[in-house]
Amino acid sequence: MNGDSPARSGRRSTIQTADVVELGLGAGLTSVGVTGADVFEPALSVLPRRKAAGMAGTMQFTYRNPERSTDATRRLPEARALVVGAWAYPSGDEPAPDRPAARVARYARSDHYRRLERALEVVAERLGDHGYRAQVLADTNHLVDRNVAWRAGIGWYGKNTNLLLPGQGSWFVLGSVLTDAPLEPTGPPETDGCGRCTKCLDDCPTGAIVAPGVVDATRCIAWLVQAGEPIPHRLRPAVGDRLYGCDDCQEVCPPNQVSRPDEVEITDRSPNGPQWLDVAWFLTASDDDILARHGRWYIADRDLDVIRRTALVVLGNIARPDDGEPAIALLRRYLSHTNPMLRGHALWAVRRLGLDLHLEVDVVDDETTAIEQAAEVEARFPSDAWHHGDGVLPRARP
Ligand code: B12
Ligand code: SF4
Ligand code: SF4
Repeated sequence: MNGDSPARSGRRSTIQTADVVELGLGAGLTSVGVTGADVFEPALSVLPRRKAAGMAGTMQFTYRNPERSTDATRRLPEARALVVGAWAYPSGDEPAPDRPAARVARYARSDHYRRLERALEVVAERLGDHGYRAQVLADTNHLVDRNVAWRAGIGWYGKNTNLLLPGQGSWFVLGSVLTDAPLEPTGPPETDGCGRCTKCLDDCPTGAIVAPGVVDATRCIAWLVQAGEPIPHRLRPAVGDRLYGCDDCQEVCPPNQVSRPDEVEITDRSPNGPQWLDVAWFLTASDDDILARHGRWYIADRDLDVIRRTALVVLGNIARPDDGEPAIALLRRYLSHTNPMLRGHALWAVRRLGLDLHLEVDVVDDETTAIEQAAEVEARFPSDAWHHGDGVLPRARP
C-alpha cells in the first residue's frame, strides 16, 4: 500500500520543516504543514461520542478503533512528527447529458488519492535519504486526516466539518507522512474562517449537519450511497441523481465560490474523469465491468449490488416519461431480481415514477416487503446537546 522509507543507514542528517514544506509544494501539494505525533485529542474524544449517539451508523473507518486512529505512534512507535499535505482536485462542472445520468462527486471522478500519495512519497523518500523512517498515510483507517491538517495549521474546520484552506476552500484530499524526524511544528491551528455563515447547515439536502462541525453520517448522502443497507425511504428523494459522493455542502460554501487562482493548473496536474455516468449501464453491467471502472470507490463489502441499489434510486428520481420503455424494462428486470434489497428499491422507483400500471407490482413477495418496511424507519434526530457543537475546538461562537 503506502510507502515506508526506512532509515537507510545508522547516520542521520539534518532536515528542517522548511525543507519538507518546499519539497511537498514542489511535488504538487497546495499546502504542507507539520505537527507533532502526540495524540489527536479532539478526535479521540469526539469519535466515541458520535458513535454512542448513533451518528456513525455502520461506518467503521476511523471509528473502528479511535485509540489507534488518533495516535500515530501505534503505527510507528518512534514517530515524532507528521507532515500533512493537501492535494487539490478540480472544482468544475460538466453540462448534464440528455439521458438518465448519475452524478459523481468531484473527489471521486479520478484517482486523486493516488496522486496525493505520490506527492507524499517524494517527501517520505527524502526523509529516508536523511536516515529517517517515513510512512505515507492517506485516507486510511489509521489516522484522522483532517485533525492532523487542522493541528498543523494549514486550514480551519468548516461547520460542514470539511477542512478549508484560507483563500483556497475545501476541494482537497488530505494525507500525511509519519516520520521519526524531529521536525518543528507549523501552526498554530486556524480557529475559525466561517464567521456567521451557516449556508452548509441550511442547504444540506438531508439536514445531516445537525450542528456546526457535526455530521450525522446516517443522514449524509455521501455515506448512504456507500453503506451496505437499504437507503431509508424518506431520504431517497434527496439522493437525487447522486450515485457516489455528495458535494452540496461544499458547493454552497462561500470560500469555494471564489475561483482558485491556479484552477487551470490544478486541472492539468490532476484531471478529472466524467461527472455523469449512464444509469442504465450500472443496471446492466457485470460486477467485473463495474469493478474495472470504479473499483477504487469505497463499496461496502465490495458488493456491487450496493451501487445497483443506488442506481435504482437515481432512476426513480430522474427518469422522465420520454425515457419510456428502456427504464420500464430495467425496472421490470429488477422487480424479479434474486436480491430482495434490489427488488425493494426497484419497487420504490416504480411507485415514485407512477409506473405501477405498466408493471406487475403485485408480484412483490414478503421478503421484499419486510426490507422495504425496515427502510421506512424515520431518521433519528439527535439530542439538543449536539446543537451546541462538540465544544472541543477553540473557536468563536457561530
Ligand atoms: C468517515 C469519513 C467520512 C464519513 C463521515 C464524515 C464526517 N464528517 O464525519 C462520510 C462517509 C459521511 C464522509 C463524507 C465525506 N468525506 Co470523508 N472521510 C471520512 C474519514 C474516513 C474519517 C473522518 C472522521 O474520522 N470523522 C470523524 C469525525 C469525528 O471527525 P470530524 O467530523 O472531522 O470531527 C471534527 C469536527 O467535529 C471538529 N469539531 C469539534 N467541535 C467543533 C465545533 C465546531 C463549531 C466545528 C466547526 C468543528 C468542530 O473536531 C472533530 C474532531 O476532529 C476521512 C479520512 C480519514 N482517515 O481521516 C475522510 C475525509 C474526512 N473525507 C473527505 C471527503 C473529501 C469527504 C466528502 C467531501 C466526499 C464527498 N464529496 O462525498 C464528504 C463530506 C461530507 C462532510 N460534510 O463531512 C476528506 C476531507 C477533505 C477536506 N478538505 O476536509 C477526508 C479527510 C479524506 C481524505 N483523506 O482526504 N467522510
Ligand atoms: S455531503 Fe451532502 S448530505 Fe452530507 S453533509 Fe454535505 S450536503 Fe449534507
Ligand atoms: S458554508 Fe459557510 S459555515 Fe459552512 S463551511 Fe462554508 S463558510 Fe463555513
